[in-house]
Amino acid sequence: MRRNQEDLPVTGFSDLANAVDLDDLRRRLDPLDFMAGWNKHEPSLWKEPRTAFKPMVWRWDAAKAGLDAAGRLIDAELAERRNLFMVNPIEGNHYATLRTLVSAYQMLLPGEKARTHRHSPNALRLVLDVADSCYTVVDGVRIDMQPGDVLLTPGMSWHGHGNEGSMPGYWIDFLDVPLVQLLEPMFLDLWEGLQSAAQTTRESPFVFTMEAMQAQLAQAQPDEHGRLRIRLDAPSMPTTALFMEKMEGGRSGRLLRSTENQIFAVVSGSGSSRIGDESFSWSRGDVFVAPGWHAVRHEPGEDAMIFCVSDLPVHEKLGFHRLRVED
Ligand code: GTQ
Ligand code: FE2
Repeated sequence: MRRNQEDLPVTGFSDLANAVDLDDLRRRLDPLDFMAGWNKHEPSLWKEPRTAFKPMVWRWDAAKAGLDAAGRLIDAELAERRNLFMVNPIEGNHYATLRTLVSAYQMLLPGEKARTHRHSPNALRLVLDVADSCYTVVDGVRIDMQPGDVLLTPGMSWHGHGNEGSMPGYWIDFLDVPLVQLLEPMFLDLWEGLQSAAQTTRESPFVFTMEAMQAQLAQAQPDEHGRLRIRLDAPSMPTTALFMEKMEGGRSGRLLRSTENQIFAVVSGSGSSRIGDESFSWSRGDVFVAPGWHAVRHEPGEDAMIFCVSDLPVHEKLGFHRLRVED
């Protein structure tokens, strides 16, 4: 509602000047929408990050059962997207997975199309289970999905999905929607149906194939923290850093604490991870999360590969990033 100057309380400065005590002053400030800092109900600053979001894991077997049931009950045309969001179970949250990021499992049945749209949030997917002819059309270019692919749909790029194969296609979506909701530059445009594709490719700055990532990992040297980890070269994604990490069974990593928010998706193998005071077991397809400033250590039980989506670039660009080695 719009408030006019005339609707504002008529309060002369003299009313403030006549305050007899602090309580009285607060009462006189209230209608002017001033809050006396010394009366704050909650501190606005604190010594170290104390994220509201919780470390969590979501299970692929449960998500798959849920999506398969949804496949019987709702078609993709109706749903816009047949997806299951991973909602961090904290008070008042009904959507976000972490403060800046949201993740969802998505499924498309054979013959289905998920219509094209575009939005300011940046999105990407990690392909789990697909047979042939399941694809995304990004700005009029068709990219066929293979298991392990990372597929980008940067902010405001047109994107829709299709499945012309004989098996359902499953993948994991990652988006910076909660960050966009916070900053508020949200825009969404709808296409009618699925945008047709003038060409089909597997060689695009918008796709990182498992083959290409494996090849890059085979050449990679451990980083300063002993991680065999590559960062995907994705300049079109300004808010997220994408990493693929290869881990050797039985070899635990360092205990690292960073301000960034991190979502981990298990590409292969199994193990467990310590996040803050908790420990989470995981296997292929599971998703687990580390809210900022939680110490993280991966403990693979067997050879494993983990994909990580982090809001690191946001922290870095704004000068907020800190990382501490805890052991
Ligand atoms: O596939 O375009 O899980 O726009 C959430 C929002 C997927 C998508 C999601 C989206 C998409
Ligand atoms: Fe989308």
